[in-house]
Amino acid sequence: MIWNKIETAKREDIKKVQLLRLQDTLQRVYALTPFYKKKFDEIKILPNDIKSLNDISKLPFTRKQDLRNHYPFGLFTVPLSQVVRVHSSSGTTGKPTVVGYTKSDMDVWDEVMARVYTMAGVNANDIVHNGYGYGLFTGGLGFHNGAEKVGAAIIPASGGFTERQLMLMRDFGATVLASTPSFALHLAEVAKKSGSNFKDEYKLKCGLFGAEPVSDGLKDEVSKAWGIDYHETYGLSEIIGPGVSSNCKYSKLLHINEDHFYPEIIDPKTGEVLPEGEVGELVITTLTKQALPIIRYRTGDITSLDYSPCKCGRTLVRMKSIIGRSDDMLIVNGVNVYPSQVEHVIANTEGVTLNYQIVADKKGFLDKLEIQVEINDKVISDNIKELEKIKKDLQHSLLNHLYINANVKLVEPRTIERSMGKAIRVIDKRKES
Ligand code: DLL
Repeated sequence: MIWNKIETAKREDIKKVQLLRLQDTLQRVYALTPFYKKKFDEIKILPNDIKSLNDISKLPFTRKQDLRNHYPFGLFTVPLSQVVRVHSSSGTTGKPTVVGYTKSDMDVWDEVMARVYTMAGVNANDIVHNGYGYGLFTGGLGFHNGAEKVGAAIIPASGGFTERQLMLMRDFGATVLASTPSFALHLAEVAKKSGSNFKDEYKLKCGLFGAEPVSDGLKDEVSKAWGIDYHETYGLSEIIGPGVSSNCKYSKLLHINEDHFYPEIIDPKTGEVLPEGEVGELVITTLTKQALPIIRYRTGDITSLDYSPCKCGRTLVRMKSIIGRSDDMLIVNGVNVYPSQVEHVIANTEGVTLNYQIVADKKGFLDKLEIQVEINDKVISDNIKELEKIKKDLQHSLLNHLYINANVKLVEPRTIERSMGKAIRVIDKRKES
């Protein structure tokens, strides 16, 4: 089934809609956001100069830092009286990236999430167990509203409490699991303890997974562990949250809801737009957002686009699963972490130096993060009480400011290997496995 007939529209028609919406968005941001007016004026470009979709390459990029510089609502184009929802992600200086939605933005979000569910074959007969975190993260509420829109019963379980979640999934007869892939595997591993035939106790038929990069091998593992179809969803809060793209039953490539989000692939080093099919950084322009329209947003995510027809009948362009990031952002159990954010927390903690290393690894199917930090010379290394306090302070700040649950390992001064060139701050063992 197809949720909205625009998903199958002819390319010329999609392009017409995109151009009209783009021109409207440009008028809005130029008139209502001093940030964009200044950027456009600097390169002497006016919204009316954009006469075709190809002209979009003349426009400046927007980056995560621009949102942070205008914390919290500086890039909103509507008064707060029109904002009905705010979400955010963690930020370098303790200040998060804040995004807002008007009623019409919420309608768009529900609409694209309804497409995500429909693409996976989910409908009013289904029971969706939602294991994405509820709160400032867009995962929980994004999947929640979309399920209601298609009429499915939603179980707002949120993250954590593995055993209890399994009990609810079993007792309520969930047919769909929405969660990060790593949490889905963790659930399966715990469920397996009740016996090898555990799958018979559950009614799951498919899962809607996303929020973190995973290898094809891991996707297969999730599918096999639960005996379900693996569907992937991609998205980011700056653009809307989950719902930017997702895959249908016929292919692993993800259809982009390009009537709302205009995609380009650029060379991350030069910023040049790359020809169709080439691998580069995904850049997205929102076409219908009201509270926070964004022009040419540098997602940092590396992928490629495929305009060939899909067996499902949808004509929406498809993107490959994300193969990496153009910056050093780590994704730990769905939470985004930049080494610079960790560094900021360390810099504000007593008793430690800025010589540190972040080690990301897997424990079972979940990500685990260890932060190794050198204590400073003032700390007496056999004063257990003092060491415990430093460790506790640091762990507490990491959780409070960055929402990450990390194990802190304090090491003696000058024991972390120094590099002659760029410091090696991150060791991602997950990539090696
Ligand atoms: O992670 C939104 C989301 C929630 C997507 C639930 C899918 C499911 P942010 O917290 O803003 O939003 O993080 C966005 O997460 O730039 C990617 O690097 C990464 N990401 C999201 N989906 C995928 C995916 C949500 N399917 C950042 N594959 C993005 C790989 C993903 N990476």
